Amino acid sequence: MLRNRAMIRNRAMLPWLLGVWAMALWLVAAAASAPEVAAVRNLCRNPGFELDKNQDGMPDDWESVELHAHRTSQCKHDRQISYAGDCSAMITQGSLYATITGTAGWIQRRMVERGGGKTLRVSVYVRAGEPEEVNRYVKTIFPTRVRLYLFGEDRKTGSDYSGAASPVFEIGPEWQKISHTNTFPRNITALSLILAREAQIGGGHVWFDNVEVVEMKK
Ligand SMILES: [Ca+2]
Repeated sequence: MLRNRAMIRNRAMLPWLLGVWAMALWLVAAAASAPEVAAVRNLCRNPGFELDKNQDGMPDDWESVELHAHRTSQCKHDRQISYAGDCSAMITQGSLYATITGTAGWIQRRMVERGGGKTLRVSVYVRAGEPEEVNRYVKTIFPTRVRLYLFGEDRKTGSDYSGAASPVFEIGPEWQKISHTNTFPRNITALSLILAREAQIGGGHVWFDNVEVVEMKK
């Protein structure tokens, strides 16, 4: 009698148990199909430097920018060395003035039109050239240095470089990923990005590729 009662109770619970089991299966399936991280949009245009639709020899949406009055470095759209795809953004070491080599940068202007109150994070792959025979001593003992700048525009005063500069990164001949984050106050409008080779003692050529700029949500 007792056993029968238990069986009846188990039978009554069967639909409920099946329901729980089905729910558990559904939850597992939903968790498996959901991406681990929500998809983030890359705000950078032509981030791999692959496009040159107007065939002017420079990657679309990028310009070279002078960071120093005595710039000797040049920005070149390079098709020999790349991290991904066929192209990268190169900055030559420039000629040597005493022991100082040149400085230049790649700029993408107005990457974000309304940047006030936003936090942006840029990451990019970068590598340096091997030291050449000329001035080998200087180039060998001093690493190549690069820097990233994320800056905004103030409606009244123009460019605002607060927090714009990343620390200086010392890079070698292997591709490595570097990144920088900046938070922009409310008065800021458009945001721009510079990938720069710093004025430095020695150092080699620089290549940038696969830029990613994302908005960091709070
Ligand atoms: Ca590329």
